[in-house]
Amino acid sequence: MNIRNIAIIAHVDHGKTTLVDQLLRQSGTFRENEATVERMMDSMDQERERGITIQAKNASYTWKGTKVNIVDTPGHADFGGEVERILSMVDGCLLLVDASEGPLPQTRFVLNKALRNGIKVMVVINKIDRPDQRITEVENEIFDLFIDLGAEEDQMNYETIYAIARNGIATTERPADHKEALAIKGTLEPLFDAVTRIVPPPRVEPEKPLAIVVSNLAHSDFLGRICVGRVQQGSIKVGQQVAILGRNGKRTQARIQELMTYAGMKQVKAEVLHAGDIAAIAGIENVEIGDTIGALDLPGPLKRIEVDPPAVNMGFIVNSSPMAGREGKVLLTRELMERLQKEARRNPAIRVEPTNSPDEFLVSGRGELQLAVIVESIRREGFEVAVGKPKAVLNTIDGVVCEPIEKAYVDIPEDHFGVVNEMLHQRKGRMINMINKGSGRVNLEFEIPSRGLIGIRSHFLTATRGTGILNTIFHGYEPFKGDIDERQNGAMVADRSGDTVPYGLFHLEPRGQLFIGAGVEVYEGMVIGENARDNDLWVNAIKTKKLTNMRASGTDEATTLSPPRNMTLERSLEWIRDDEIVEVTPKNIRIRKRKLKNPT
Ligand SMILES: Nc1nc2c(ncn2[C@@H]2O[C@H](COP(=O)(O)OP(=O)(O)OP(=O)(O)O)[C@@H](O)[C@H]2O)c(=O)[nH]1
Ligand SMILES: [Mg+2]
Repeated sequence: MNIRNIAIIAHVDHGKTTLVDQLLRQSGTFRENEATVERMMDSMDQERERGITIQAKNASYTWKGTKVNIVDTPGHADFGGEVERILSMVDGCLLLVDASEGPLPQTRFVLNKALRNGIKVMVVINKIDRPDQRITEVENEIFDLFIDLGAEEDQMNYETIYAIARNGIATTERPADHKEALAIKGTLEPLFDAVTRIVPPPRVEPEKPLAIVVSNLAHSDFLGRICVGRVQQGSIKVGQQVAILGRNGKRTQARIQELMTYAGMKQVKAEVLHAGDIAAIAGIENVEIGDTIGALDLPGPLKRIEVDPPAVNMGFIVNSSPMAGREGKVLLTRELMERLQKEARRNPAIRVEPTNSPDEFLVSGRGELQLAVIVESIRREGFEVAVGKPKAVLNTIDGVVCEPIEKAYVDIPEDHFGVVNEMLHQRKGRMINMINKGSGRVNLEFEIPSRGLIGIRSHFLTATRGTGILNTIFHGYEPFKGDIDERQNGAMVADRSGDTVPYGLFHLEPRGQLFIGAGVEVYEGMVIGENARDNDLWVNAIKTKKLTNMRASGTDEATTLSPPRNMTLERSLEWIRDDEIVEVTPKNIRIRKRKLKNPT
């Protein structure tokens, strides 16, 4: 059978998952009325809730006798590691670019990776129905990007397709404007045809002994771990005894218990799969991404997948709070380590290391969102854990302590320039370019330490009243930029355990901003608010009114409590200092002091 393997790559939100939906629908992959939800490939709870793709996922469709394996990838920079390793499975990719936003930092990142991997790139300008589309300009920007990234001559001869992924429409003719785009009657047929025509068949070696590089890992409740990769050499059969060639020459053996291939979004059983196809293999537990699964006589592993190093890390700590174990199961040292290692095996962009404290592990990833997603999944599995402040991963280069630096691209209304500029400067950002488009908006480019970006998004959105766009991308390492002024305020900390009462909280309100309301159980050392001053303030939040003190008027002070500040996981991670940690249970997020005892 004719096979093509492609990935869909783009900046976040440019419409990848929507396009995959439509490709699957229009190729008749689903039975009537089977495909009802939108963006089906975003199947994880957190993906649906956050509205973004977190994990790369495989599917396939058949078009005019050709089977096309297609991988949907995430566009958010924190999950860039997924894209990097997926590219080793494919020979072509669709580079989606929003017809209004144009190429953005992650477009550059993924295109660069695709070009370096020698993958055939097709450009899809999507969302041409947007009233603010600027198709011609965007096309020029894409061309410049190819040049800038040093694309070779044949890579420069890419084809461009125009699409409205949401309506399942594609065309090879550039529409004059969005009205013309909306008038197009048709389907994705031009895109389907272009894929089979332009993307080359897999570059594989069927005659050689079996070899597959594991590019992705998935989990099935029935089958356990599932390894996904392209059959690079030879073929693979159910029941076959294979060698696993791991890191540092490690070689073990396993049997292929079950073999699957993708049909639509489903995995279907296969007896044998040949070079070029993408295989999902069950029955091999001890395997990492990048390992080679091969014939017993395969002399050595294929090239390991390399991904960019992590930029941010944070401590994962066994939950030892006085309430530990009440709302979930506490992951004990070993269980926590195993849970985290599972994450690292699935994702080479994540690293897990021990620390000086036996109950704490350091987990490194691309960004705070990636780490927050791990915390969130642990809590959804019913477990409790505590986490420390996210920090930049330092790197000593030629004896100099260096830190990761990112480029931040900012697009804001002119009026917000002052506040945004100040915010980035405070976080050790340096402005290196500014373009005033004359449309009332300005584009700024900053170089800023990764740690300066931790938690910036919510502040940025507030500062620009939701009208600003902030995109970042890893730039390189530079000598440590010195301390960034952290939180100016101290914490308000409960000095004893009990349930909070309106009376107690009412008297604390003037002293800062509370994080909790009345009737909440607190413990000594738990942070209940932000102090207006810079020191920590230990307070009694459970103080009740003395009877002798009763007022005659009968007005109850409780009714006048102002709403507490809701500290989500992400907000808490940004807010805490080194001597504070966040306790995460399936039901609650609490901030606490590392040392719970009131020091005074
Ligand atoms: N106007 C318009 N909106 C579109 C089109 N295609 C997708 N969208 C919208 O763009 C948003 C993002 O779509 P997704 O498919 O989730 O984008 P994505 O690239 O998969 O996003 P990530 O996986 O998070 O990087 C959704 O609200 C879509 O409905 C289009 O052709 N026109
Ligand atoms: Mg997506």
